[in-house]
This record gives sequence, structure tokens and C-alpha cells, in this order.
Amino acid sequence: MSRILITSALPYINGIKHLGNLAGSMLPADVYARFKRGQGHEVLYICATDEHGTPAELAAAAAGQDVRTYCDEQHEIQKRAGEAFGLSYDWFGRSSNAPNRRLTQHFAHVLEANGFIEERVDRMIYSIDDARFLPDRYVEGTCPHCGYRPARGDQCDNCGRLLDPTDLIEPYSAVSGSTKLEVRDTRHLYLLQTRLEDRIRAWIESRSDWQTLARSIALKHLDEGLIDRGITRDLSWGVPVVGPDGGPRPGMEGKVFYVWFDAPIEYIGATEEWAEASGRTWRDWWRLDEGADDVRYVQFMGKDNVAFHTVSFPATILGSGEPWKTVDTLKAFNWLNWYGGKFSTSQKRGVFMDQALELLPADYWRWHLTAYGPEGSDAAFTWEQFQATTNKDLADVLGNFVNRIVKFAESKFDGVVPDGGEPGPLEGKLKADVRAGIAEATEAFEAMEFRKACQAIRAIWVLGNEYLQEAAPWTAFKTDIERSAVGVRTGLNLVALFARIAAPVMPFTAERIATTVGETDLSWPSANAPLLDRMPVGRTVSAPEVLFRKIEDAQVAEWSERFGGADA
Ligand code: B3M
Ligand code: ZN
Repeated sequence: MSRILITSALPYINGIKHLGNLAGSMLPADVYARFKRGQGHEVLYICATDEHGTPAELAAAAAGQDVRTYCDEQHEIQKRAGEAFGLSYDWFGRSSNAPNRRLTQHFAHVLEANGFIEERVDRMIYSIDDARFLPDRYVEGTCPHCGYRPARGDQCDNCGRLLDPTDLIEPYSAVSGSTKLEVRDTRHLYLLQTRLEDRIRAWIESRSDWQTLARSIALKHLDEGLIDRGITRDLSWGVPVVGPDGGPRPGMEGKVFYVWFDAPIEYIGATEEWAEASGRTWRDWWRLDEGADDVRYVQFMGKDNVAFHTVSFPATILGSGEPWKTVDTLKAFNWLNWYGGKFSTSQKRGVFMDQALELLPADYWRWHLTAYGPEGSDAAFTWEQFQATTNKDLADVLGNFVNRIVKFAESKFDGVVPDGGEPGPLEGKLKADVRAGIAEATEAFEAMEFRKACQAIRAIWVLGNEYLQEAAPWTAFKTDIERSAVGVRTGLNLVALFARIAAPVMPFTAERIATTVGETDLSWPSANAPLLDRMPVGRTVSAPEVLFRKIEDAQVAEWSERFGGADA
């Protein structure tokens, strides 16, 4: 049994997340966490809302709320949406809580003491009409790289390049729309990433376990050359910049740390929140000198977040010179697109987590977004594909199998696991095939290849259907009741197994399926555990209410109308 720390990129507080956000970080992290717990490992899955910075201030202003109230509300909304989706966080924290504030200020102090932070006078965009500096997203304009408009001051939504507000062409204030902008001097703290470059490169090279996508993004950023980054902003909402004694820092009054400086530190902060709430210790998860050396740390995120996790956050950690745990395995995801275009929070394009659950239960989405997610390359969500895969994988293959065999046991074998008969060659072959399938699924999950794992799981469900087709207990029932009993018993054992292998991806369904055959064990099956002869003879079974409803063409039409579809 090992200890596994899992984090998924912290969702921004500015509104409920769309399915693309879910598919590229929180959902796969949850699937992996459930898989690892199912194997009996000690898992700590940490997530939080990322609450600081301009996105929060702007969203609060748009909602007509003060930013604290806005964040309080949105945090609850996101927390509830995550729970409803079955995201099994051990803790869902808040980057605006006290532990993160303390830790962020701590890191800044040690970095400065180590010579990696410097105060510089910066030239920043100032809005005369708004009477304030306009950091990051407070400025919009045309992307100098790809010509996209409106690109935000911190990053272009279209080409993904990180930007500085002064890079934008024809900039304007996102607060007022004013173009009366000028560049003024202001003091800021800079993280001297250039001085940490060699250390970061050596560290990346020591990470043998990263996925290709993550590694290539990280190395590309290093090869392009690191720059020293401003890590403070002229904003009121954030972690305040303070002096070493915690008091005001002359010249830095009213400034806060840049949201991307404090956000990843919240992985640690949220663990501290969890520890406080549960009476546990967080240090043995994070400090190598206090027991974290046997922890395996896995991060999940979309590809746009990789540079921050492979370069910026490591610069903070490595520059501190303190023995903090760093990421062992980094799993990055591509984009889930909405038809040919992008999901967009600001333009409300696509389906959002709360809306999705109004349409269908969580597991329909969890299966589709995991089995057909944006793993090796970008993937597109379309209603038509969602309908096709749901109806086939879930209704025809899995749901139908469970219904058919349990109903038959109810009608012909008094609703119990029947006695009698001996397994023959057909069962022998099934067992070998199922074992091979489980080995394949296990290997894929271990490698965090979720699409492949789902394929292997579906293939096992198909084996069950093929077995029933051949064993045909309904036909045998008339001539050879023992043979029929073997078929039913094997089928019911398969039902229990199908629940177990579905559990990481479809936890709600797994429980419902297991209940039909009186099982509670949803652990991941180990290589040589008994599989097809586990259930006690005589145990009562009872058919489920319909497990999955097929998605009708009329629903597809209605949803396309409501959310946009092919012509969106
Ligand atoms: N909140 C970006 C995002 O939502 C950001 C991730 C932070 S991870 C420390 O895409
Ligand atoms: Zn661009």
C-alpha cells in the first residue's frame, strides 16, 4: 500500500465550470483517485477554488457583488457541483483562506532571502478614466502573435501564449472600455526565474515519470528561455505583500501577489485546511523531512496550465531551498472542444456542470468524458456522439446485460444465485479472457491512459454479452437446467464484476449495479482474485430500475436548440 497525493488544477472562482474544464482535470483526477483507493492505497485528493486576481474581481463586479461575498457564494456552488458529479475530493479548499496566505507570504520571504526576488520599478498600464492600474485581464486588446481580439492581458485565449498587458495592440480597459490608457511607473516584486533555470531544468530531467505532453511543454518553455516574472499586482483582492515581520512593507502598500504565484501554493494550503478540519497532519504529505519522501504526487491539468506547474511553481519550490515535495507524475490534457469551436465561460458557450446534471445523471457524462476525452489529442463534444456512445456502451452493452440476466434469475431461479452444475470450457475461456481484460484495464489506469482503460472495461462488458449469447441459459433451461444454472450463476458474478470495474468512472452506477446482486465490494479486482465464482449460492438478487435510458433523437434536437449544436 502506498500513499498517493493527487491534485487537479484549481478551478477559477469566476463561475461554474464547463464540461471542458471538468474533462481536462477534475474528472480524470477523480477517476484515478477512485482507482487507486479501489486498489487499497492511501489517497489524498486535494482541490480548491482559485479565488484571487483579476478574474475574481471582474466577475464580482459584473455580478454587482463585493468580491468576498461573490467568492463565498461561488465556492459553495462549485463545491456542490463537484459533489453532485461524484468528485471525491478529500478536501475542496479555498485559496483565499488563511493557510494559503501564510504559506504564500512565507515562500516570498524565503525566496527573497535566497536572492531570488528583487524589487523593480515596472512600467504598467494605467487607466486615467478608471483611476487605477490595469493588470492582467483588466486590459484587453489584439494578440500580437495571432491577431485574436479580444485577447486578455495575461494570456491569449486563441493561441494560448502568455502575454504581458503592454504587449497588446490597441488595448482598452476591461473595466470601462476606455482607451485613455498610459504607461506609468510602479514598484513590483520580481521572481528571478533566470537564476533558477538550471535548477529547474535539472529537476525536470529528473522526473522520469511525466507524460509526453507535459514534458514537451515544459522543455519548450525552458528552451524559449525563462524571464524574470512580476509576482505582485496593484489590486486589492489577493494575498497582501508584507514585510518579513508580517507588517506593511514600505512601497508595497496596497499590493498583492499575482494569482498564479499563490494559486499552486494552495495545493499545500488546502492540505493544511484538510488537516485542520480532520485532526490530521499535512506535513507528512508535503515535507520530505517529515515523512513525505514515500508519497507519490500526481497532478492533473489542462495543457494551458502546464507551464505554470512545470516552471513557475517549481521555481517557487526549488528557490525556497526547503525540502518540499514536488510533483512526480504530471498528467496533462488537451482541449475538449464544443463542436468545431471552444467551450467558453465568458461567452457561455457549451454545457456547464450544473446544466449537465439537469439533463442526465452524472455517470452518463463521466463515462463519455472519460472514454472519449481529450487525452492524446483535442476531442470534440457533440450531442450526436454523446448520444451514440451512451446508447451503445451504457444502454446496449452494460445496462442490457445486467437487466437481462438478473431478470432471468428472477423469473426462472426464484431470484437467487442458483446452485448446481459445473463450469465447463465456455466458462474457462470466459475467465481467461476476463482476466486478460482486467490486466489491460489495470495497466491503462496505472499509466493514466483513461480512454484505453475505458476501452478495456467496455471490452469486458462485451465479453459478458458474448458469453450469455453462447451459454444461452434461457435455451438450456428447457433441456438442461444444470447448464442453465451455471450460465446464470456466472452471469450474476459478471454483474458484480462489472460494477467493480465501472466504479472508478461511474461510481453511482457501480453502486446501483452491485446492489442488484447484493454486493458491496467495489474494490478494484486484483490479478488473481476469484472473479466468476465469488457469489454465495442462494443469495437474493433483484433487477434494477432501468439503469440507463437511451438518449432519443428528440432530446438531441432539444438540447442542440437550447445549447447550440452543429451550427453553433
Ligand atoms: N485556476 C487556471 C484554470 O482554471 C487556474 C488553475 C490553477 S492551478 C494552481 O484554468
Ligand atoms: Zn493569440
